[in-house]
Amino acid sequence: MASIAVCPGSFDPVTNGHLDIITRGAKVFDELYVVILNNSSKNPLFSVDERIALIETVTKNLPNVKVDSFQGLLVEYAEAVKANAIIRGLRAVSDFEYEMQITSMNRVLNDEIETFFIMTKNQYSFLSSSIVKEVAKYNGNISELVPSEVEKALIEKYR
Ligand code: COD
Repeated sequence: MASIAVCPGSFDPVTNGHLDIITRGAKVFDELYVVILNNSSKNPLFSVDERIALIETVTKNLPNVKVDSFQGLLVEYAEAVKANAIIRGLRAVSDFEYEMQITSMNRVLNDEIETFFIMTKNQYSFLSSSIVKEVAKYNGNISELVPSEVEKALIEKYR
């Protein structure tokens, strides 16, 4: 049986931290669906189509990665693509409480789907889409934080 995982997020926009988790997840699972879902506490800068296009561009060297979006619950999406795993990244202790909450809720909704956490690389432990947007907004250098295609898209957005 193929191992299929879902890597969910807002990806607004995708950063080198996300890409690290996606790349490492793609080595472990046969198929990895990177899916953009709605986080009700966030107000996105990029449209869903823009975010999909950016993730597709930066993962084009990963043949077992598919990029998608979904309006609804993460577990519903995971069931639809027959995924048996969810991958999430962990940066710091501060991520733990939130991740614990959504993992527990997802388990109540479907106990068959296991959540796996991948620890971030040290150099990305401070990195988030919000921080990148903040720096880009004030013309700071983000070249070490995001792939070049994302850097261009951010410069264009804030021009
Ligand atoms: N290094 C490593 N990992 C990172 C880094 C980094 N620097 N930055 C982010 N990550 C990880 C995050 O920990 C996360 O695992 C993933 O990358 C995506 O991050 P974000 O910030 O883009 O995504 P989130 O946290 O906004 O995603 C939340 C969801 C959209 C997945 C969530 O709200 C959701 O599932 N929504 C659908 C409704 C639902 O089913 N809710 C859950 C039941 S309550």
